[in-house]
Amino acid sequence: MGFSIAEGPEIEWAKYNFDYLNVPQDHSARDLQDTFYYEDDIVLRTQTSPVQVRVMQEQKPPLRIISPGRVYRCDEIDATHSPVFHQMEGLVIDKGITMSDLKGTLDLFAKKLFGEQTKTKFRPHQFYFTEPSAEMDVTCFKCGGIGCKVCSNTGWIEILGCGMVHPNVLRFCGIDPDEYSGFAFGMGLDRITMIKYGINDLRLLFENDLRFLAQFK
Ligand code: 2NM
Repeated sequence: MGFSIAEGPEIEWAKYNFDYLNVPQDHSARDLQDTFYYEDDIVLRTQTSPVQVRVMQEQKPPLRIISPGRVYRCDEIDATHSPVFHQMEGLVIDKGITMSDLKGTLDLFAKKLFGEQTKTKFRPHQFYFTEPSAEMDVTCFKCGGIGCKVCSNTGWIEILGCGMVHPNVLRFCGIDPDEYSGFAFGMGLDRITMIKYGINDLRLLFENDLRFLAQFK
């Protein structure tokens, strides 16, 4: 689909991680409780969106990138939490990009990942960097939507967040929102891997135990 891979620093300016993404000054995500601060203005990135900010500021649209990588949040380690985990975000900016481009792209992605029979559902959500925003659910790849243990009897599994890039974010990154529009999405790679392969403990993904890893050969 023409995406290229963009990478960036894991130690990041707070303004790239928060300000340019339209996150309010007093938002709880900026809290010391949630974010690892190195200095007042330097953090361990809490998402890979700062990579996309850098690309928007350095390159001219049209843009079509994904940014996979490690991200950090202050969390105690347990079966579903880790202070370091992996995200993949995507960004498309061009003239005339709409919500249908977002839905078409992510629906195809879901079908490639979970099988052609997979259906998607978009539920309204809120993020500061996108407006409108949504979360995308896929029909359960195990039961096909009837309801089972994998999908907690709902028939649906939430796999990502997405939305149309907020005009403020475009402006902060030197892109004219009257000329260009775009969509973005983000997903937790560890979470999706756990769902797809039925892994019940996140720690298994970090321990490098060959008895565990051999199943992916
Ligand atoms: C998400 C959900 C929705 C996102 C936004 C951007 C940027 F830089 F363009 F503003 N990058 N990624 C985004 C949007 C990430 O993660 C759950």
